[in-house]
Amino acid sequence: MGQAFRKLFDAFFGNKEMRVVMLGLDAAGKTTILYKLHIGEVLSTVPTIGFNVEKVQYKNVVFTVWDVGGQEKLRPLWRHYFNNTDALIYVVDSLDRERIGRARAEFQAIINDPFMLNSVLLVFANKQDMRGAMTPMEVCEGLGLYDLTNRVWHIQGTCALKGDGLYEGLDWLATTLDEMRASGRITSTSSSSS
Ligand SMILES: Nc1nc2c(ncn2[C@@H]2O[C@H](COP(=O)(O)OP(=O)(O)OP(=O)(O)O)[C@@H](O)[C@H]2O)c(=O)[nH]1
Ligand SMILES: [Mg+2]
Repeated sequence: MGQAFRKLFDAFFGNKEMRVVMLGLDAAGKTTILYKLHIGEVLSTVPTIGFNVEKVQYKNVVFTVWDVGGQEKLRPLWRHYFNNTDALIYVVDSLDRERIGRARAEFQAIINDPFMLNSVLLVFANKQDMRGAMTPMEVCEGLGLYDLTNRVWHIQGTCALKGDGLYEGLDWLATTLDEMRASGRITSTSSSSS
């Protein structure tokens, strides 16, 4: 669909756009989540070098989701995706207790970046199907979510392989976006690139 036509179409049907960046340590499940949402299937993934980007329509919101590789050497590149971002989806491997401290340090660095101060924060406590996984509440504590003041955040337990929790997360994003736009906390809509 051409860009101009799409804008007209979206305006007519009340569609809204939301630009989302999805980050998290390597092997957290980001790419699995992206394609489960985009095509409804679990693809066999390889570690992402660079990024994947797909549009995901849910209700009247078109989410443009950027999934950026999480390996240590790639993390300095994350900040290039911060500009003009409405929401962060931060994915945690709930089984990876050893690296929850690292996950917390990276999370805190992202949310305190000047470009991310207005982004809403959705945390996916992924791999809830695994025995011994941290509960969403434990992930919450691990990341320091309870200490956040003046930020809009939500945590959702997920299993990307089955798709559990993913749409509940998008539902929260869609509702929150509506509320924030209505209250004027978000004034811009993301740019619509083809
Ligand atoms: N058991 C289980 N495994 C999962 C889940 N989500 C993802 N995985 C597996 O975790 C591994 C890593 O998944 P990816 O989606 O490639 O992880 P990623 O976050 O994109 O990793 P990078 O691209 O390196 O940043 C794969 O073997 C997935 O099948 C889940 O909910 N449960
Ligand atoms: Mg990946």
